Amino acid sequence: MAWLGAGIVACSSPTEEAPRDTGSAKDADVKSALARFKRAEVLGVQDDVPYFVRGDLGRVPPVSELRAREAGEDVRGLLNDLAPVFRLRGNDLVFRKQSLDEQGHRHLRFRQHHQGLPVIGGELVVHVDSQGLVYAANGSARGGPTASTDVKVAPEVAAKVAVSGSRAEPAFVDGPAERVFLRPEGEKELHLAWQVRVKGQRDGMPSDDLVYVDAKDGVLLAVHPRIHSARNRRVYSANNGTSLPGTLRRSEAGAPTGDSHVDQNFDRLGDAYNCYKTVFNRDSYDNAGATLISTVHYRSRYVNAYWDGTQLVYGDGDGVNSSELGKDLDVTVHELTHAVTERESDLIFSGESGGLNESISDIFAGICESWTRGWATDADVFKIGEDIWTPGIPGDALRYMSDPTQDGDSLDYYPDYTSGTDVHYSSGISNLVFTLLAKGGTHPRGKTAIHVTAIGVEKAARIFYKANTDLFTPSTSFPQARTATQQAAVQLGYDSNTVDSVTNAWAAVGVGAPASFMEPTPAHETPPNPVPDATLVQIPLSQVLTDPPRHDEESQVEDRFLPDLPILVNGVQYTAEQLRAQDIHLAHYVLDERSAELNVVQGFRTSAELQTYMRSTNQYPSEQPTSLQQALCNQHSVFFEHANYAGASFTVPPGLGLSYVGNTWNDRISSVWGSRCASWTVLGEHINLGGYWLWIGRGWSLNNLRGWGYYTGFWIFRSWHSWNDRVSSVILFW
Ligand SMILES: [Ca+2]
Ligand SMILES: [Ca+2]
Ligand SMILES: [Ca+2]
Ligand SMILES: [Ca+2]
Ligand SMILES: [Zn+2]
Repeated sequence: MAWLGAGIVACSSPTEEAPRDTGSAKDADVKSALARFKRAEVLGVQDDVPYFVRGDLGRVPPVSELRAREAGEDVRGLLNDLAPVFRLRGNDLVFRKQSLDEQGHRHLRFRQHHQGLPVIGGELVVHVDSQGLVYAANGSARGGPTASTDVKVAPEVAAKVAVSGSRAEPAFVDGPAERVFLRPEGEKELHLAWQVRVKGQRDGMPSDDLVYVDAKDGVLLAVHPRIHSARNRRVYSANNGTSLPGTLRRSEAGAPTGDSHVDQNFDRLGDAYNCYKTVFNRDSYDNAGATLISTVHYRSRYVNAYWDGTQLVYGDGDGVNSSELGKDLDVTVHELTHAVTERESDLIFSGESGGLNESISDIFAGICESWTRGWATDADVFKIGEDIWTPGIPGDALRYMSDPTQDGDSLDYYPDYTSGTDVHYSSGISNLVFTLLAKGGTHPRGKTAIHVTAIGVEKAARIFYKANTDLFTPSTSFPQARTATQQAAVQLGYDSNTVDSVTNAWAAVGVGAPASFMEPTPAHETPPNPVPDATLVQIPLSQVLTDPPRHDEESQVEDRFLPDLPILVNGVQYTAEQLRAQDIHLAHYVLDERSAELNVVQGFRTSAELQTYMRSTNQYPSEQPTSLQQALCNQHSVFFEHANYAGASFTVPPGLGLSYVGNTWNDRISSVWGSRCASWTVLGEHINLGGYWLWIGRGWSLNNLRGWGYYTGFWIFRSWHSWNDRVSSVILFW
């Protein structure tokens, strides 16, 4: 691991972006910056620079001793040490805002500058607990190479490029062009750019864009829209009734007007306000009681709604594609949430962060609908706009969070994402994450086989709210959002099962690995550490290559537990659910090189089947070393109390075992490093070598036994059980 070093805890859940090469010098500066902290754990890396670090990052006065005018300044001294971790300089970070959450933690946001100019989307968040411990820092601010700092393009030329680049018609430039730095999506280098604000009309609605043009060669780099609309599949050109906000029809103390669009919109605004206030204690979109202004009857037969930066705007619909949009809670919460996002994470409405921004609006539409019905999880909660969309067609919706591709355009799998994907379509990726997290289940089209355990809408809501208010930054990507939501769950004090569900929900859509995985055993020199109240003995193979009768679970039934990976039995692949439905009884479960290659657990009904497999793959175990070289190999397997190789541990050398791990260790093991010297490290379910067996192949490790299971098919009790806290015997063979 590139991030292992003195005083640095290795990344416990490596992401796809974590560098795999060791000993390279390209991250030496980052490592030495990390080494300045007593304890610093890197949770995610992009382009060799961390985007999430937690640990003991320093101390500032507790929140009770803080004076308002010091906002942001109390961590200033500490930033000089922290900034180099992100390849930044403390002086380049400009305070934007801080928020205080209900646990008394402060989250301070700093905007990145470079050579005195703002870096678009670059923001660092510093997290401080109520006692003043700086326990985490994350964000999309990161230093790195700069493509060019020459200005060779005149601002007037940039403005022309910007106007055509915005695709608005008509379009006009608002204000002077400004110099900024921008890192185009998918690129490592910062480009010096002209930022041009272009307003006008596009696709039948007002547009207001920040357009970026390369100052060196005049190339259009990015368009960041500032007006967020519901999706409109058709362009309408009605030309009347566009002045905003129009005539005031009803205010807070006013009586119903008799105009159903006005009155129902008034009620939907109330529902949206109450949802945010009751569930998240948020006072309006700015959390400072801002008046909710909306305009209905916008234009004629207009099939759209949007937030324009100050107010909500709704059309009446055309009666075919949609009915009156202001009557709908989904549309109202969706648009209002754009205003919340703008005040908090400020996710840029372009690229991955744009999909995330759009998704957050859909997610909160689902959350508030669920809340109005006592945290319901029915189908309508996860449909967007179903009440106003296509009045002539029952059951359909504008978007489907639980099966995003049902609308014909949205994505449901991150590997399908490309930088050109429309934000209203890439939103499907995180919409599905939220749905799986809230409701549980698997990918609707079987893109992955990962099962997500439901945590309910309310907890999922709190996680996404915390992520959007305290952790996301303007250019947060989907992989960064995974880390942010995991850490939101941790910061909220949720248990590890909940965090695993977050991890698995992202893994299910192709972002990151599932919570439980097998991986090669790291190089380790652990001194022998025997179990205090048990005796190591040589255990005959015949006592492990057994055919246990099917039997009932040994203790409580674990409701709804299903292992993530499919099970391969005699060349046929089953999901855990199928195996249960068909009542296929297995005695032995194998995780080895081949399992890793095929991404399956291999199941064997009899010890004879297992032995055939072991012979055919040259993995037949032996009670004695079969060569001098083997006999000299002495790496032990290590058994840990907690997942991710944490907590207390004991070791067992090759060739020996414990028919009973003893009272202190019985039903306690949660993760395992398998020895590279042993052909197999075998875990047994029962005391004195009974029950089912889990065979771990040479040199493989399991970070979390919770994800692996065995099936018991006794009478009507057909259930899966996790190996976590279940192991009673362990044996290593040569
Ligand atoms: Ca709905
Ligand atoms: Ca419909
Ligand atoms: Ca345990
Ligand atoms: Ca047991
Ligand atoms: Zn939107």
